[in-house]
Amino acid sequence: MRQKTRPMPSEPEQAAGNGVLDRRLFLTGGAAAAIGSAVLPDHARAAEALPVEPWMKTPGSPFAPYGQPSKYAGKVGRIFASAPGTTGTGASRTPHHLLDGMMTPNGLHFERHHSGIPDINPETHRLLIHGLVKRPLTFTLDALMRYPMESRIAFIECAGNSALLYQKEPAQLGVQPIHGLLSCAEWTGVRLATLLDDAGVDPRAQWILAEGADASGMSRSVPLAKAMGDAMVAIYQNGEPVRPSNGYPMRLLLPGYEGNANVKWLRRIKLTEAPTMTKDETSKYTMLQNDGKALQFCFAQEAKSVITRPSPGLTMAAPGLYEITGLAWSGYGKIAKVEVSADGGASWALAALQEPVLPMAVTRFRSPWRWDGGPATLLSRATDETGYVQPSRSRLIADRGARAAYHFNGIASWGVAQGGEVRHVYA
Ligand SMILES: Nc1nc2c(c(=O)[nH]1)N[C@H]1C(S)=C(S)[C@@H](COP(=O)(O)O)O[C@H]1N2
Ligand SMILES: [Mo]
Repeated sequence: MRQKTRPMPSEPEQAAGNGVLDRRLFLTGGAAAAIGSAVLPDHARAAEALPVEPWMKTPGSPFAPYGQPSKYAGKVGRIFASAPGTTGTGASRTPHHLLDGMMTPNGLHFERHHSGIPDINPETHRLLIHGLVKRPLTFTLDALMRYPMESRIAFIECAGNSALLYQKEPAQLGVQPIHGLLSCAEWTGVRLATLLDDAGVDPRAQWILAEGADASGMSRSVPLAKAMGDAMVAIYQNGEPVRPSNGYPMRLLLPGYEGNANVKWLRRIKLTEAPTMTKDETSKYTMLQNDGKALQFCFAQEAKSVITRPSPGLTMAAPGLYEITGLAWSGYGKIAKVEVSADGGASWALAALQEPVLPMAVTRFRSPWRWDGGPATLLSRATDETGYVQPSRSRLIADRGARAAYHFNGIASWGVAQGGEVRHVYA
């Protein structure tokens, strides 16, 4: 597939080596004019020749209750794989190389199911809050929806996203298979704190257990402080009821926390003094360190960024002006800056951050890049508002080892070859 961006004729100032240009280029009208004349060099004649297409000569198609993407956008889909012997146990991945902006459409949100998607009847589904509370409460969906609701935009990232970069050799794959276990949506629902206040938290309670209603009985322990903070029982996803694959009729949203703690098909919250040590936090989701010890309860996803274009599968057409764009996010707050390099990390330039820049949401970054047609190694490096800087892959592996399996947030790199082919490389 061709890059959407075309070469631009102008030659603005370099901000870093190998053609990375000042991020403000895209804020100037000059850049837009340059792109315009590059797209249609002969626009005067083109206007005369503009054909009256068949779809202008006959009425269009009728309405449908639920809209579908253009049939010409058919490639914009998730890829997925199921565990052997199962149909719905595995993961599907978001095609970030074909998307833009910050929101993931519901039909393209990544999915991770430990035992497929349950077919939950909202009439019979219940949410129980019990344990160290003054009065246990049971909620129907209708009862839950009478509480005050709020919305927030948040990413969810599987702890196993980008785990292929722990491998010795760069997997010859693109953004979607490597980094596609990340999505961002607007979630609407009831603050968990509101429900816990209603149940009355016993002062001995320090943790909660969250349990799903699927056949895997997915359950995780979460510190009470998070539950009483920004945790939400989400009922809507990008404005419509949460999709069955993402937790219908209700899911736990823990902004910034590793995906698995965001329990889908939420049926039970138990307040406890200590973590419950469920199968999902002992057999999995611990990080094996170099010294043989494993870290447990690594909740927040560290700051990270990925270039979504150019990326493998999107061959560059011709030398000229391109946009390097991608996503940055942090489970610890807002993204403060993203730097981009086209020379394998020898020099860096600030990328433009597209508004809104929100805590625990993805941030879209953009950098103009003049590709001279020669080899280039493209990198991005995120810094969050705590000052944490995304580490190089080698730094991350030196600190943590390569057996951690989860939370890979090291710098990723794409190599552009002479001729424009883009491949996964290690810088
Ligand atoms: N009940 C339940 N909740 C679950 C899971 C599951 O299998 N069952 N998978 C978890 C994992 S590992 C991840 S990464 C996220 C994925 O959320 P999504 O499918 O909405 O993207 O859901 C989490 N919540
Ligand atoms: Mo996950």
